[in-house]
Amino acid sequence: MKKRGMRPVSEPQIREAVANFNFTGRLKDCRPFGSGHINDTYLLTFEMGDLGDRRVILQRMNREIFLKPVEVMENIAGVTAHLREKILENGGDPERETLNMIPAKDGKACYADSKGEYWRAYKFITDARCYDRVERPEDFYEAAVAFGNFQRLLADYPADTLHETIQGFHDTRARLEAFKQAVAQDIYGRAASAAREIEFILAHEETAGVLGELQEKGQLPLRVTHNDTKLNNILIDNTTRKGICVIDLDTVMPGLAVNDFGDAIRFGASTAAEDEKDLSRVSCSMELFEIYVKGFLRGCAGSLTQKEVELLPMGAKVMTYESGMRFLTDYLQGDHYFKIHRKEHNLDRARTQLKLVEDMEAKREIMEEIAGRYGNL
Ligand code: ADP
Ligand code: GN1
Ligand code: MG
Repeated sequence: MKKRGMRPVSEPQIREAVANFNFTGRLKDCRPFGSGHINDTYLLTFEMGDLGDRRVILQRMNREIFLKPVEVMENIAGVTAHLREKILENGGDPERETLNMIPAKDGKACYADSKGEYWRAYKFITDARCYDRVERPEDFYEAAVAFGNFQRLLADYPADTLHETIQGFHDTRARLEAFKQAVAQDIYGRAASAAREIEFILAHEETAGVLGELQEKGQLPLRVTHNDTKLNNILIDNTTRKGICVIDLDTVMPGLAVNDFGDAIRFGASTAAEDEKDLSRVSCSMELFEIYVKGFLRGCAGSLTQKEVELLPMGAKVMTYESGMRFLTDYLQGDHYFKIHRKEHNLDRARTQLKLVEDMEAKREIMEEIAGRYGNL
């Protein structure tokens, strides 16, 4: 069977992309950058004579995942323009506090190369960085404020103008069906090596429907959300240590606030990395959970309903369960969605998520007590 997945980027392909953007200066360095699982990201450095060096982010968008890259870029153009206005109104600096696209030479938001792959470029945000794990709890707090704030600033964005860039992205019930199908087909003969994990997911089926049902009943509002709120999708300013810029806007779509909260928790409040092999090191830290609740509610500044606040712990559990299921589905289907760097990488990732679900279930009362305590700050 032909292996699906992204083809590696070749040097001529990068050169072609670079030549088709409006960059100024002499390219002096180009290197892979960041630790995202989806796109191919490069940091380019241009020499600008007396002006010194200027850096740029160049990305090949994942075409297996983003089937309509032009629509993704339309969303990003709209959202960043909206954010720019709000940031200016608040006396902020839009060059640092939101992504700034650099158009291709033909004026379009992305460049389609001769292989039919799409590239885009952003101004590099200097003096800030992303974290793959919480090094200081204060950073996690600031990330939470920034993600809450992001959602609040987009509260009046016309949601019906946004394209659905990945269909059913956080439709956990549909994810469960896709998972069951992957188990039934077992095309790579891997199901036996994940028997316990499969059993766990099936035994927790009811988790998949909880939020969707509440939304259908009108008890949870659809908002413009980020939908991929892990810690390395936010830049923390090196000096002020504030969460200055929310990045990775590919999945900004109508969604649930509690999912944005939950995705951040499953990644950042874990006591171990997302791909930790030693599961005894994996648990959900209640200290970090509390810090994030506090920061997120602060950023949302009263915009969440009481029901949403109450369901923050459930959002954490559902997003963790969904992530475990997605990693395991990808493992069963031959690892063509998430980038992997070792054999069974997606299986390891799935295991940490399911361990976290178990731990969150054990800590449910504490989590609910914390959410209740902070209420709408
Ligand atoms: P992916 O979808 O693959 O996760 P991201 O858009 O999150 O791709 O980018 C990958 C990484 O590149 C980020 O985690 C961050 O480290 C870095 N990055 C992306 N955009 C910028 C930017 N404008 N300025 C500085 N760093 C950036
Ligand atoms: C991907 O793009 P990145 O690496 O920030 C994924 C998220 C997952 C995450 C797991 C578009 O995020 O949904 O939660 O990996 N993004 C997409 O680490 O699928
Ligand atoms: Mg990312």
